[in-house]
Amino acid sequence: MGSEIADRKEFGGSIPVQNVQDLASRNLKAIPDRYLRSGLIVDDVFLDKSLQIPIIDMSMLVDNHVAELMKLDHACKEWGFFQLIGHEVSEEVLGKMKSDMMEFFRLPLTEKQAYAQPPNSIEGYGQAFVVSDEQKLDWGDMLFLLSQPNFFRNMKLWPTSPTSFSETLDKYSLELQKVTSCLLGSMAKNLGIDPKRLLNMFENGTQGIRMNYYPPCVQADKVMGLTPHSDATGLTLLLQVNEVLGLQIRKYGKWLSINPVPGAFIVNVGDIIEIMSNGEYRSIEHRAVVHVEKERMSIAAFHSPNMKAEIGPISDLVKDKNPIYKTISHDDYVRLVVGSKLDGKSLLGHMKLEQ
Ligand SMILES: O=C(O)CCC(=O)C(=O)O
Repeated sequence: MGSEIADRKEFGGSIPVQNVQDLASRNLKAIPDRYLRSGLIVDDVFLDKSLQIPIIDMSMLVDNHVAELMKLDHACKEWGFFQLIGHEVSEEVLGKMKSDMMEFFRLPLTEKQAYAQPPNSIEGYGQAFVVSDEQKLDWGDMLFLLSQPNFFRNMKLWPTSPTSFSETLDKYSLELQKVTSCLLGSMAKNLGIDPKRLLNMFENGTQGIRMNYYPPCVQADKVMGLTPHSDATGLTLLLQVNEVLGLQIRKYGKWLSINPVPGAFIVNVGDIIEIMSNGEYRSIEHRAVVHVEKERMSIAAFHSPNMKAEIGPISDLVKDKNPIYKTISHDDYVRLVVGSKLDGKSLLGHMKLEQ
């Protein structure tokens, strides 16, 4: 037990700030300055609704369907994002995860605060990455939990209301790990490496699940639900919880709104896969915007290699070409993630080798 706790990593803290769901419920006429961005959120958003991220059918990847594998390769190289249909996560598991999450966020604030982020931890109920008293704040709350490996779990932060929450999250976590392994196997084939090379690094890998709650905002065109970022982790599977749109990705220098296909996961390549693929696959900046009248919810599951894996280009991929990224230990990488949030530089910029 003691060593299990010692093995658990802390991923940096967040300065506690006001609860946004509570703030939004006060029918404010004007939104506090700390949430207001310069410029309008709608500026630089693509108006052409026909442009959308690729849709990949996992059942065809499982069958080694060549055209579908090529579509996946193209999606990872050109988009860094795709929607995944044909996965085997049942509607029951998805529906229960959504309803348990919604029930949690409907609890009175005092009950939710029983799971508040402890100091020096981003796990728990609170806000993402508040690192200075000056920074602009996001219009959203979240519950972030480390779900894999099992001994990383801090069960004190897993809600007991609704009573099924832990069991639901446990099932969801395992199902998403299976989907992630399948995708990693297909990506490895596409990259021309033995799938075991990638899969071994992700065996007993880390998984963190962030449930995002974005309340409506009377000045939705001036606030940001989640600040533009790329994911420092390996592969993210995002589930849209209700019908309200809000995810936007960076494309051709503008923001493209994603239209989720019902029942699909929105998958994105994170910084670790960009590094491991030596830049072949792209980790793309994305953000969440909010709605003027309706709340929005999403669940992001972040998958990374195990803590023994080194973070750097896979050696088979840099036999005949120069690595463009450094190789460092996973521990050092986690330290860099936390540090780069503080110095404002991009994480991939820190990992780039001088050419
Ligand atoms: O809410 C969304 O659609 C985006 C969530 C996200 O990017 C994240 O949790 O990192």
